[in-house]
Amino acid sequence: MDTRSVDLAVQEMLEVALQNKIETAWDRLNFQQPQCGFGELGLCCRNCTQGPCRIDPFGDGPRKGVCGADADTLVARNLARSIVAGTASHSGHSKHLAHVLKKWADGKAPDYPVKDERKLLAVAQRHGIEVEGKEIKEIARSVAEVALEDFSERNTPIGFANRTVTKNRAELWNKFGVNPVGIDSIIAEMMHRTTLGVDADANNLLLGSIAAGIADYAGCRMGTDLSDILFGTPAPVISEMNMAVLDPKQVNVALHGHNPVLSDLLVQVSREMREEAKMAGATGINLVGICCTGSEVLMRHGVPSCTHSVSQELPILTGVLDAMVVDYQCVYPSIATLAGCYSTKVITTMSMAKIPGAIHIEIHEEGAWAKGKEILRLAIEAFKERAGRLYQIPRYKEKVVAGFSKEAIVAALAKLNQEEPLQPLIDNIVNGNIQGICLFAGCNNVKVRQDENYIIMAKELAKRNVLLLATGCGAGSLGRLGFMNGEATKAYAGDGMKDVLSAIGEANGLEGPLPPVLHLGSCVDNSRAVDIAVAIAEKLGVDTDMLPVVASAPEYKTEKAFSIGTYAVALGLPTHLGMVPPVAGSKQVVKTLTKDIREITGGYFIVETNPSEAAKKLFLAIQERRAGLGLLT
Ligand code: NFS
Repeated sequence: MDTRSVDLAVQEMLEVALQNKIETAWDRLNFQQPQCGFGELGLCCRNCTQGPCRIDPFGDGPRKGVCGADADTLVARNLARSIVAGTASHSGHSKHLAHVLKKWADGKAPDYPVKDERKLLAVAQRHGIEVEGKEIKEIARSVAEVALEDFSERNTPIGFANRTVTKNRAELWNKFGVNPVGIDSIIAEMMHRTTLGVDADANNLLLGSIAAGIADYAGCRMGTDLSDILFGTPAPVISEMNMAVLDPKQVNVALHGHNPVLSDLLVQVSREMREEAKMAGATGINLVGICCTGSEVLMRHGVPSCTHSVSQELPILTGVLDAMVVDYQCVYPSIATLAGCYSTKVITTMSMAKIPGAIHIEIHEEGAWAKGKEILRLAIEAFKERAGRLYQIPRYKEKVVAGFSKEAIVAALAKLNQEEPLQPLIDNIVNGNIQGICLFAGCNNVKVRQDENYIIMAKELAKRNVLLLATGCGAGSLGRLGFMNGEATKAYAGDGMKDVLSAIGEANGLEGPLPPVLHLGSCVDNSRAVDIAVAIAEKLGVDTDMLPVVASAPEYKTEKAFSIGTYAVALGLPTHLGMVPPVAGSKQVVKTLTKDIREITGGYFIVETNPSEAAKKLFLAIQERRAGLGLLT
């Protein structure tokens, strides 16, 4: 058995890497062994130059750092900084989108017109912006301004968080003093609080981290809303996933990173460049996605996803990838080194995210179209260079149905009940055909056999009639391995859920049932899951911490995953982590996160590395919630 990945395409390419002595993330993990035990437990501190300090977890050596900070302080401070970094990443992405929208409204970014006016109006009205008799540009400017106001400190709580959750939730955050007054301001405050000699109280630091998590939710929500406004709200779309989506006869361009500001534009530009590609001897331009930006263009345009997260280096090894175009986040710098062995061009596009060895073509909203053409022209050149060279494309791919925005789900349900679209879903949760909902979020992590936790957990939960939602690279795992089509429902769903998904499929004129796992999009689109949960909660007249809704990050790796997990808990969800986070060095922090926090938000973390056990624990949490609502278990 290949212990590195379940995905056969990845296994095949890892074999190619071995034969050609090409180093991948898996090799580099080996070179790192043994990894630092203090770091794994969260017990090292580099926050001042009297350190680095380490605390002996066994109690024989030092129990305090030079300043006197103990294990609890160190662990809480380190965790807080990780969460804040995640918040900065998601909100940096959404701030970028707000600037694009504003520039378009000001006539400075003609390549980025508003595509979904309906969503623009809905978001504007949600934020109390007057829309009657106003031009679209004017409304767009106001929405962008309202979004940008959420970043700095002000007298009112963050709109993108507080206006999109239940009223009760926002009040609860106020009551416990965890409702931040600005996204950037809580990021700055938490950096301040975690420097030498400020906050030494672990629980107080964790409360601050919850506030940063709520700011992260606002960033994600803003990212989703503004992307939908600029590029369109996703609707169901059929596509494919895995490496066989590469086509040797076409110019293959991988879109990698996060923000659709780059990838969506390239999808549009590529249509105009087809003829040029043909003149170079290609049959066309084949865009494929990697990681979250891949999910963005899959959701809106059906662009197939090639691979995700830890296996991002491997498409280069096929020999047919002509360009990998990246923006920011989760892009391994190793891709530029690797591409040096092939004709692949790695192109960076953002001034804040350069990689040594890559070609840098900076894209600004002003004049983006022309730069997009320049990038695709480089890919066409690379296609010419690879003529006659050997290649190997793994033959694996799976059909996926994606595009499940909340709006799309409501529209599909409306075919069953026009007036009250959510009612059929609620009825089926009440009668137990659907026991509950689990959101799969997060990455792959090279320390876990790629995709294995997702697959085992998805099977275990689907057969227990738990409806599955997925985002980011988790959605990638489940898509690449065949969980996102109607056949998967027949194979994996319990009888109750099978009936419901078939009925929705039939009412919508599909040939089969909806998939058991609904692809909601990229990681910022975890906000779509919140949107769905809040809609159900409001319909039932309860808060989100009472719903039979849980979240899981079975193979997470980035700081962004910490901040998403934190907001899931802030919203009241039992939230599973499939890897042990670096907090085990503090009993107090572990207790707060897995138990005591429940008294405040209703949510809590479940740490379980065994996927079957994790599925059981999440199902139990769902049963507990059902019992709380007086539903049959
Ligand atoms: Ni999410 Fe997306 Fe993937 Fe993990 Fe990275 S791409 S924002 S962090 S690795 S799921």
